[in-house]
Amino acid sequence: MRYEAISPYLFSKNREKILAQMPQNSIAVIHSNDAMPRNGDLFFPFRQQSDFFYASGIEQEESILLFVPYESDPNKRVQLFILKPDEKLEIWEGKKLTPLEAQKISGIQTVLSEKEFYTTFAEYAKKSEIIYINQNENPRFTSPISSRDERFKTYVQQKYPKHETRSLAPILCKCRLIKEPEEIELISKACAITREGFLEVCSRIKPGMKEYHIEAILSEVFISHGASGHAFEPIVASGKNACYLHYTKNNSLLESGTLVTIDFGAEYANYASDCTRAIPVNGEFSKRQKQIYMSVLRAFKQTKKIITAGTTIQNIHSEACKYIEEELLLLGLITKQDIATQKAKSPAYFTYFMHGVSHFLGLDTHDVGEKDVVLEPGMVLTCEPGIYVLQEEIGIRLENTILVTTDGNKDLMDNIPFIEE
Ligand SMILES: [Mn+2]
Repeated sequence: MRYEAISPYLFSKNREKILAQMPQNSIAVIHSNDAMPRNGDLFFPFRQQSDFFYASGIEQEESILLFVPYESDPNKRVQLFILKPDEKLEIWEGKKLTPLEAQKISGIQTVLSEKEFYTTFAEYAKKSEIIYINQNENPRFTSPISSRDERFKTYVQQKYPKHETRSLAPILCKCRLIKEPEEIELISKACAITREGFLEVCSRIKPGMKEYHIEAILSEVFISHGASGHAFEPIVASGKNACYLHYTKNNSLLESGTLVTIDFGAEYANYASDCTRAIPVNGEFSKRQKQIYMSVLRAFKQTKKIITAGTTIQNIHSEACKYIEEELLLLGLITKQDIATQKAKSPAYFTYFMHGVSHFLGLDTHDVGEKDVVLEPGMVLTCEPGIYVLQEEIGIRLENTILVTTDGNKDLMDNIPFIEE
């Protein structure tokens, strides 16, 4: 691990929250991610399944969690199954976790070999009526590859056709939405590393660099500060590239006179951060660039104000669209006439602002939680309005990671400067 050890108390609190929502006649299983094959004898870098990490802190493949709320022995209410250490394999792959190490990280008292999982599972399945299986219910997610959880679902449905199978996702979503103080600290740490990256970019950027030089500076700063790397593929988009929202090629020249929009964030201890800044490549805005920048900054500040408990991302987005509409009028990009004649499905502002203004953030950059979830203290989300003017080759988005508190919100990135505020 590159990060400071996390208190196992966090993971045990997380497990208690999951157990508390399960009926007594049920069991639940969460699988780790697979090690994903690349080519030849290589695998992609391993990243733990976020729900699995949330409940255990364990970052090893071929691991399984079993939840048994009705178990009379409290030490067996959650059981962890891990690979048996294999000395021959370890020469190549490095040390795997011993049961004692896994116990220390997770706080789980019962740690068994994954070879014992199916017999243990069968015993509890006999005594249960409901089997919770974990699944990825992100509405934007599709994959041709089935996860360990999905393969396990097929197994359960064939082997236990009389049991009721349920998705664990709604329970996990509810739990993961509200961050524990330890989690907020980890996200804040990721934000602090992100800030370091941005300051370094500001001091080194100059015309003639390629966009990937900015990416390299961020990688260097992130990794040297203990981050696992980027929470997501960074977007370093100069000039008109910034008008293509998910541009990640990062291979264009940074030309004097253009702006570069950088959407980036460090991942620390599996927790994400998400930030966007736009800066002039040669250090100076043109008049028009500055105008658009100030419009986005005003929309950002207005939107940030309304991120409070009791509202929803949906509501925040509708309000943000009104702020941006105002700014587009000021910038002369749309007219009152355009607004008066617009169709509900294609409002005038949509040409210049076509994405959501906010998403939840946590173990995933686009974390669990839908747009109609009522915000509560402890939830973390982004605030990211933007204006993209393809015909002028200017695209600007400004984004911070924000924590909802009892008295409004706390901007976890308020020390990452905006330019010439
Ligand atoms: Mn974002």
